[in-house]
Amino acid sequence: MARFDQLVFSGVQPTGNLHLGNYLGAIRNFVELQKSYDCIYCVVDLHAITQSVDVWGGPAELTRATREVAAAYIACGIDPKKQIIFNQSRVPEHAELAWVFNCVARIGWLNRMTQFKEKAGKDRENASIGLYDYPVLMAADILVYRATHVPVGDDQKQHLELSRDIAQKFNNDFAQDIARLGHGEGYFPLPEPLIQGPATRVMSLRDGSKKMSKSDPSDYSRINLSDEADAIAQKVRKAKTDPEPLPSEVEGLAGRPEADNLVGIFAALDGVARPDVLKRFGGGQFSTFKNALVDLAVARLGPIGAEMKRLQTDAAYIDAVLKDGAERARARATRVMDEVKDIVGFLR
Ligand code: AQP
Repeated sequence: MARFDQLVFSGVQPTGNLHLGNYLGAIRNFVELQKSYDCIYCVVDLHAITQSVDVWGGPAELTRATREVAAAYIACGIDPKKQIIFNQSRVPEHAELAWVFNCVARIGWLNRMTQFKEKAGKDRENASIGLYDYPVLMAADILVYRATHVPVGDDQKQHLELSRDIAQKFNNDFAQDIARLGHGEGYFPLPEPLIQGPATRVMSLRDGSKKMSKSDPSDYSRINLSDEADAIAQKVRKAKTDPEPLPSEVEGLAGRPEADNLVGIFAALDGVARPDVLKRFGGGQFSTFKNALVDLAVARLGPIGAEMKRLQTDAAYIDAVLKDGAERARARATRVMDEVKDIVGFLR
C-alpha cells in the first residue's frame, strides 16, 4: 500500500438547524483535530439536496444554511486560514469522482445502507436517486483529497465502511495501471473513521431511541447551536426522563435511554466520563441534575451561538472564506482527478 500524507476530511449538511449532536459528534472533534492534522471541512450542499425540496427548504434556505454551517465551523474554533473551509458544489471534482465510483460500487453494497432505508422510509420508490447514491458521493468527497481520517458521529460508520470498500475495489480493479503510473500498490488510502468522545450518538430529548436530528419536526427534540439561554433551559427541563433518580453506577443506566443520553451529554460538555457525572449526581433528583445541565449547556454553547450570530451578519466575510477555501480545495482535487483519469484511461 502506498504511503499517504495524513489528512482529515469531514462535512456537515446545510439542512436546517445545527444541533448539539452535530457539535458533540462531529464539529467539536473537527476543532481538536486541527492541532495534529491538516484538515479540510466541507459544507456538503450537494448532499443537502438529496431529500425533497420541502425538507431542505429551497434555494434561499440552502444559501442561509450554508453560511450558518460555515459560521458554526469558525465560531467553534476552526481556523479558516490554516485549514480549508468551503462548500462542496464549488469543487466539481467531487461529483466527477462520484461518477467513477458509481461504476466501482455495487448495487448490493448500497442496498445495505441503513440511512437510506431510514430516510426513504416506506415511500422508497419515490426517494431521489441522489439519496440512494449519497454514500458514493461521500466516498468521493473524502477520496478526492485522498484523506486518511474522517471524524464523524456514530451514524456515519456504515458509510465510512463503504468508502473503504470503494477505495479498495478501485485499487484492485486498476492495480496494474496504478503500479504502471508509479503510484505504488494502492492509489487511494482506506479512510479511517474517527468516532470519538462520550457523545458519538446524541439522542432526541423527546425519545431516547431516536437520534437527535435536524429534520425532527419537534424543536424540543434538539438543542440548536443557535438557541438562546432561555430556549436551552426550557428544552432541558422538558426533556423526557423516567421517574427513578439517577443511578450511582453506569450499569444502572441500562434500559434507561433518556437518562443515559442526558448523562452522556453532560459528560461530553464537561469533558469528563459518564461515571464521574454519576459520582456527582447519582441518587439525587433529576431536577438538580437538569439545572446543572442547563448551566453547563448555556456556558458551553452560549458563546458559540453568539459568535455564529455575529458572523452571520457579515455574509461577505463568510462568502470570502468559502471562496478562498474552495480555490485551495480545488487545487488539490484537480490533481487527484487528473491522476484518476490517467489510471482509468480517460484522455485529457
Ligand atoms: N445525533 C447525533 N449525535 C452525534 N453525531 C451526530 N451527527 C449528526 N447527528 C448526530 C454527526 O454530525 C455530522 C454532520 O451530520 P450531517 O449534517 O451530515 O447529517 P446527518 O447525520 O443526517 O445529521 P442530522 O442532524 O441527523 O440531519 P438530518 O435530520 O437531515 O438527518 C456527521 O458526522 C454526523 O455523524
